[in-house]
Amino acid sequence: MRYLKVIAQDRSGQGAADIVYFEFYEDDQLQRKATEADRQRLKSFSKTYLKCAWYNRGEGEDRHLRIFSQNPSADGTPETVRLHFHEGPTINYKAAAHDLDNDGGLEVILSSDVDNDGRADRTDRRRVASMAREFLKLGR
Ligand SMILES: [Ca+2]
Ligand SMILES: [Ca+2]
Repeated sequence: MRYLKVIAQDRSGQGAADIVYFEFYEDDQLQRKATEADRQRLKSFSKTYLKCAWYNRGEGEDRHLRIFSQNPSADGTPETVRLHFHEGPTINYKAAAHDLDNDGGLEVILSSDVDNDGRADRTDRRRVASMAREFLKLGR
């Protein structure tokens, strides 16, 4: 399985993440780190991810996101984007976006409180939809 690993860190100890970085994985093997071009394309993704407040103190990597797409019907366009918010090897919480009619738009967003503000609401679903869309852009 291929996925993008997203790690945010609070290196300055200010109580908020100040850096986000990306690594491309396949079957739990690191394939490559993000290039400058990837980082440019993932700018808006980074912004949204920082709002999720899922970060490590200092240079830790325990808390991270694994995001990947699935295309069970193998028709060439992804049907589902899944977001797994990890604490080490454990999935702490998840979200998903589904393209039910395969037109490239994501109709169904399943999400809990992904931005950790204590409420599971429309804002969380908006963040998930935005990250899913930005992630899919990478594959084009
Ligand atoms: Ca659709
Ligand atoms: Ca929330």
